[in-house]
Amino acid sequence: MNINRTIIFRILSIFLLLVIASCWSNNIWEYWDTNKKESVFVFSETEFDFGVLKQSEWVVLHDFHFIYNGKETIKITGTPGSCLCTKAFVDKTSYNPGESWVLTVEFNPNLHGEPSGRFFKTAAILTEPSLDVIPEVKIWQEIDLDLGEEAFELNAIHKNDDNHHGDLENKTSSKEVSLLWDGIKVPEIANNGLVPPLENIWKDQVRSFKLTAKEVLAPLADGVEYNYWTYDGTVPGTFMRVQEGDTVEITFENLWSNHNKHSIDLHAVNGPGWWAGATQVYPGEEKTFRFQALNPGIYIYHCATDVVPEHIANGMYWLILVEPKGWFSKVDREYAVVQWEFYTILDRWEQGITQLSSEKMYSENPEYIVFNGRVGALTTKESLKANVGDKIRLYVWNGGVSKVSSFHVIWEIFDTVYPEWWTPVQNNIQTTVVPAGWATIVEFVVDVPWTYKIVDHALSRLSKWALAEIQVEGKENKEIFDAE
Ligand SMILES: [Cu+2]
Repeated sequence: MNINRTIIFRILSIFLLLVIASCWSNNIWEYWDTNKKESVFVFSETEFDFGVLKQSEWVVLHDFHFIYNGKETIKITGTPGSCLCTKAFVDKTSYNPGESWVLTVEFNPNLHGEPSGRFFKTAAILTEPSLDVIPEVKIWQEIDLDLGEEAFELNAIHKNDDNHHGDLENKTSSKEVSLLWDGIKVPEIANNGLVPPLENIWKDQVRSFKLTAKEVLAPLADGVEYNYWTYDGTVPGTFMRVQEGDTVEITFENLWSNHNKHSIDLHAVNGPGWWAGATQVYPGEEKTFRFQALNPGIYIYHCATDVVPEHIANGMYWLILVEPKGWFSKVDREYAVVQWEFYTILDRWEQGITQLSSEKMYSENPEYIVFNGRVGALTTKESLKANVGDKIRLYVWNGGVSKVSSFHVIWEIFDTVYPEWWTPVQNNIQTTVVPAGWATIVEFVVDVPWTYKIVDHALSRLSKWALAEIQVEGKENKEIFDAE
C-alpha cells in the first residue's frame, strides 16, 4: 500500500513538473517569437553601460553604429529617448540601402528621474515609411549622488556651458526652463468636471474613442505656467463612458510635437497590460486596441511609460465608467473631480515657467494640491452648479501620486458612498478616504442654497489649493437650516 502511494506521488510530481516546465517554455518561446523579428537597422551593439556617473558631471555621450539594410531609401523622422534625461541624434536624415551611420545617445545624470540604483533608458529611431519593428538601443547607468539628493536637477539646463559644468549654487530659474519649451501653449488646462452621457459613438458594433497625448504649456496658477503632459489637452483628460459587455476600441495618438513616448493603461481592461505594452506610442505615431468591458465600475486610466509616476504627476490620467447593464440609477447632476499634487521646480507662488521636480516628487513634498488640473479650476465662476433638491453624484479620483485624500464636502453628508463601485455601499458618511490611485462615487441631495466647499479634510492642504466649490441655487429651506 505504502509503495503504491509512493509511486502515485512520484507520478503526480513528475506530471506537475512537466506542466510547469511546459508553461515556462511556452512563455520562453513567446518571448523569442516577439523578439526574433529584426529591424532593418542593424546595430553593432544595442546596449552600452556608462557605469557610475557623478550627478555633478555634465552629459555623457555614446555612439551606436548601425547599418541600414532596407530595400528602399528611408527617412529618419525622429529619435526620441524614453525619458527627459535621454536624448539621441543623427546628423543625417535620409539613408540608402546598405548605408552605415551613427546614432549618438546623450544622457544627462542631473535630469535622471530615479536618484539611486542602476537603470536603463532607451532611444529609438522613427522613420518614414514607418517600420514594423522600431529600432531601439539601451543605455545603462548608475548615479553617484555626490551633491546630495537636494541638489538634484540644479545642473539641468546649463546647455551652453562650455566646460559642461553648471553653476551648482543657483537653482534652475524659470527663464532657463523656458528655454527648453518649444511646444504647444494652451490658455486653459482645467477639465470642468462635466460627465458625458452614454453616447452612441459606435463604429461597427464597437464603442470607439480617440485619445491624443499632448504635451503643452498652460497656466497652473496666476503667473505660473507648467509643462503638462495630457490626454487631449486637458487635465484630467477625456471621461470615457461605456456599458458592461461593450467592446471598446481606443485609438491612441502621440502628437509629433511631443518629446516623450506615451501609453494608456486602463484599469477596466482584463488582459495583458504589463507596462501597457500594447499601447506604447512614439511621437508621430498611433495605435489602436480593443477590449471587452467585462466588469462594471469606475476605473482610472493613466500613462504607464517609463518613468510612470512622472507621466502621472504631469497630468496623464482620467476615468472610464463601465455602467452596469440593466440598471443605473438616474441623478440630477453628475460631476467628476480629481485631487492631484504638483511637484514644481519653482516654489509655491513663485512666478515663471516651471516643470516637474523629480526630487520633490520622490520626497513626496508637493507645492500645490488642486482639484481638476490647476489652482481654482472649480471655484467662483467655474464652480460646479446645482439647484436645491438636486441629487448629485460625484465621481472622485485621487490622482496622487502620493497623498491619501480625506474627501469631504463642507456642510453636506454623503447619503451614499460607493467605495470602488456599489458593493458594499456605505450610508451617511461625513468624510471618505480616497487613497492614491483609487476612484470612489459619492451621492448626496443638496437641501439648502449655499456654496458648498469640496476639500481634503487634511485642511492644511487648503493652503496648497485643495479646494473646489458647488454653487447651489434655489429657495431657502428653513426647516432644514435656519440662521440669523
Ligand atoms: Cu506619458
